[in-house]
Parts: sequence; structure tokens; C-alpha cells
Amino acid sequence: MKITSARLIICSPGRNFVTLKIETDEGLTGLGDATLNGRELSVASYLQDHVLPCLIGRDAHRIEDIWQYLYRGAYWRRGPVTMTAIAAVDMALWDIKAKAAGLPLYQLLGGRSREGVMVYTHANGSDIAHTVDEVLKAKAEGYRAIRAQCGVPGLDKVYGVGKGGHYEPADASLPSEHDWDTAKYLRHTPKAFEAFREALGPDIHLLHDVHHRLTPNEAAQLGRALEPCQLFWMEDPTPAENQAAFRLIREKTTTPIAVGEVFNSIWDCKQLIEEQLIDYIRTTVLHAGGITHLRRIADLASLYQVRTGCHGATDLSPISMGAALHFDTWVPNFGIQEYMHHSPQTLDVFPHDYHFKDGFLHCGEKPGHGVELDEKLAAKYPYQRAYLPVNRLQRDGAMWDW
Ligand code: GCO
Ligand code: MG
Repeated sequence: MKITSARLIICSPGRNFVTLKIETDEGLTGLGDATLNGRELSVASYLQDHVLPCLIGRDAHRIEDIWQYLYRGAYWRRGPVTMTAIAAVDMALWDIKAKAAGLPLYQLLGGRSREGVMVYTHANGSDIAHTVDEVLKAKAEGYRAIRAQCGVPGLDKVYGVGKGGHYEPADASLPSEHDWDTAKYLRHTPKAFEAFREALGPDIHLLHDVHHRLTPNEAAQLGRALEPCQLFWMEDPTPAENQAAFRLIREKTTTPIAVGEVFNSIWDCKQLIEEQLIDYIRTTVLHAGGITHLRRIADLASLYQVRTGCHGATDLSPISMGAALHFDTWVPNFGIQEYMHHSPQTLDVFPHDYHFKDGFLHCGEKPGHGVELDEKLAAKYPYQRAYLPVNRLQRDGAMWDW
């Protein structure tokens, strides 16, 4: 089965998405997500100018060989742009292979390991009372796991807390600026989680995203302070370029740790996994080289009892969500899947067969990954430049981690 065409569709139904469509001489087509939030056009160019010309005429069934060809063959390895581009090709080829087999994608990976995929949703509020309301709303909607982010007194804009409850990671045509003060955050957060746990009772999982803002020592302090609230996880407590830094956090607290949404290869998490410095690995089918590479990461993680917790923010298109759900349905060491709702416009542009019920997402049974693209509708939403915010210290305006 030869690849006859490979092209990109870039659209912005509320936010930007880059989609790769691969067509074959047997009439089967596959879709892959190529969206890198705030840097969308760099992946589009990488694919358009350097990858897509090399795909024409190749056998669409040779997923592994094409993966190695794009990874080893490029000479320049790894990095978010390269690995997102490879992921888009990989997702589209798995979609095609599953359609050729007439099977939902999870069947090709080894079949079903679970009846549904437990997801966590987001509850964001400007203060503790508001966040408690949001957390209880999520519980009433049936969620078994809820990520809570709460405004901090004295800080104007805090990660994860949007205007009027809604939160979108890329919020402006030039980077907007957030302010940060670690001491204020560390004072407030344990109080907030005490209130959330009290409101929820013991049975609902609570999660929190620190978004790389603490030093290892501060992260250890926070982890300890949160221990009575029994978090499912504390996410990205400190930047992870230095994997060994997590030893310090690990020695000091039993609060479980999740890391990896910005990772793009197995090398970014090798030490974290082998030394059991984390509990959940958050790499995705999108930014970590597709299903082919994510499977390798998950297999390594399974040797060390590290479980998966795939990133699933709105900047990953429904195609990534569809592919992730097939992966999650199979992967033996599954932990949880993030589920941040796409806008109605986005869902119209990407017809899909997954559905939510009682705190779980379920992939569909259609051949492939189950997500399509309405190209006519997509054309009505042209690309709009959008950026993630930047973060500065309130004290003196110095740049801080975001
Ligand atoms: C999450 C993430 C997102 C990111 C966003 C960046 O845990 O869902 O941290 O909110 O900030 O995906 O592109
Ligand atoms: Mg995160």
C-alpha cells in the first residue's frame, strides 16, 4: 500500500491545530495531529518542507521503518519540533493500518486491557470557595478524579486559573504576562487542598499541577504539606531537565509525582523511571514521537511500576485524544488520562467516536483511531497566531518558569 499524498490542514476553531492527512493508492487515509502549542508553524514547516516529500511512494504499512527513517535518518535527533512531526506521521500510519485491518486501533496494540479509561478533569477557581464549587460541580458530573488549580491571594494571574472559570493555555496574539511569588503560593496551597479534600470526601482523586515553578527543596516542602490531603499526584513540581533533581523531592515526601508533558523522548525520562523518582509519566502520542515511541516509554516504565498519565490539554487535538484512548485501552501500566474539554467548534471540526460516561472515556469500535476531520468546516477557521503566557517574579520582574 503506497503513500500517494501527504498534506497539512491548519485550522483554528477556537485554537490552532495542525493536522496531517496521508492518502494511499488503496484509497485508505489516515490522520495525525501535529500541533505544538504556540509554535504550530514550525512543525508545519518541518513536515511540509522536509518530511512529506520523503513519504511519497513509501509503503504505508512499514510504520517502524518509517519511524526509524525519520528519527535516525534526519541526523538531528529529538526535540519537540522533530518528535511532534514524527508523531503526526506515526499516528496517521497507525490509523491507516488499523483501517486496513478493519479493526479499532487498540486491537493492533494487543487488545483491550480495561473496560474504560479513567480520566481527570479540571476545576479552576479564583479563590478557595470558588474552586470548591468547581470541584463539586465536577464530582456531580461523574468525574472520579479532579485536578484543582486555585487563585492565590496577592497574585494577579495564576497558572491554570482563567477568566470566569474557563482556562485556555494559549491566550493572546503576543505572550501575556503572569506574576509569581513562591512564598505566597506555598502558604496558600495546603490550605486550599485541605478545603477541597474536606468538600470531596476521601473517594475522589485530587490532582494538582505545579507547572515547573518550584525548586526541588520547595517542591519537597509542598509535597510534605499536601500529604494529609492524599493527592493522586503532584505534577511537574520542578523543571525536569535535571532528572537527578527529583531525588531530593523523592527522599522527602510520599506525595506521588507526575512529570513529562514537555518530554519528547525516552531519554528525557530514562533516569526518572529507572531510579523510580516519579510515579506517573505524562508523555503523549503527540509530543513524544507517536504510538511507536510512547509504547517504548510505557514498556520501560512498566519495569519500574511507573504508570502512564498522558497529557490531554485542549492544545492536543481530538485526533491525539482518540489515539491516546486506544493506547490507554491497551497499555498494561495505565494510570489515568487527562481530559480537558475541547470547545464545541473544535469538536464539530473533528468528528469522533469516543465518549464520556461515569468518569471514564471510551474509545469507539470504528476501524482506525476513530477521529476524522471536516475539511470544509476547518477552512472556515484560519490560523491565528497565539502564544502561551510567560511568567515573571512579582518581586522584581525577573523571568520565571512557566
Ligand atoms: C496540563 C498542562 C497544560 C499546558 C499546555 C501547554 O497539565 O494540562 O500543563 O495546561 O500548560 O498544554 O501547551
Ligand atoms: Mg501540566
